[in-house]
Amino acid sequence: MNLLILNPNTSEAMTASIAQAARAVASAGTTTTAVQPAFGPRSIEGHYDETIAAAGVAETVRLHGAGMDAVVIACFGDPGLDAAREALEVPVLGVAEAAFHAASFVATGFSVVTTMTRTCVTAEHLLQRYGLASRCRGVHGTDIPVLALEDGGAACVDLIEAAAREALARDRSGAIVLGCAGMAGLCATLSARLGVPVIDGVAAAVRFAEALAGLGLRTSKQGDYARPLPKQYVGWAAPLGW
Ligand code: 2AL
Repeated sequence: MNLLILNPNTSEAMTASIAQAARAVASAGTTTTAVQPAFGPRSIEGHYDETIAAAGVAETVRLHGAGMDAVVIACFGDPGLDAAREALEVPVLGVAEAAFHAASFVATGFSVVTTMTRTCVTAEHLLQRYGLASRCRGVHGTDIPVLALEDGGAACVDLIEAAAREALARDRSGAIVLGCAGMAGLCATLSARLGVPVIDGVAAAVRFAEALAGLGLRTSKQGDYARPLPKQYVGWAAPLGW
């Protein structure tokens, strides 16, 4: 099975850590290929970043999607998810969507601990969109910048652990969802320290992607996930037109 792991931001270090997290959980016989867009923000921490990153996702799935059995979009805002599903026939999973579902399987309520507080609203919008808002008891920012996770270290883990402990108590949650793909490498440490299920969306999405592809399920081409309509695109987006 060939899995494309697409980091929508342009941080090489984060692509490498996401690649490592994906490889660590992928089944024997699964090949993972990690890529990032050729353009766009180094990190995604707001609506503007996300809009530009989504165009990068669209270009990257067209460049690297052929021959893949499934695709994982490894940013917690799931940028470009619907566009990638239109462009491809194989399953495409976002790490936020995968993490919310995984958490819902193991707890009646979960809390999200994320990076900058301003990104909390993105997670809240996605929970609404995916119909899982009633399972989430709180979304909490730590104000750790995404790129600070690259050299993470003890300070980041301590901050996330403290926010998670407070969330578990205040929200009466049974599980913690890590709200950034850059936190993937911290999941094992946080699980051990917190003693509750801690869900990294990269790992969850890789395993769900394997399951869906293994079931022979493909993205529906009936309705809105049908191929994009052919038309002219102009300016810098000209090569992206269908
Ligand atoms: C993210 C993420 O997963 N990657 C990125 O650049 N920003 N998410 C977040 N909540 O900050």
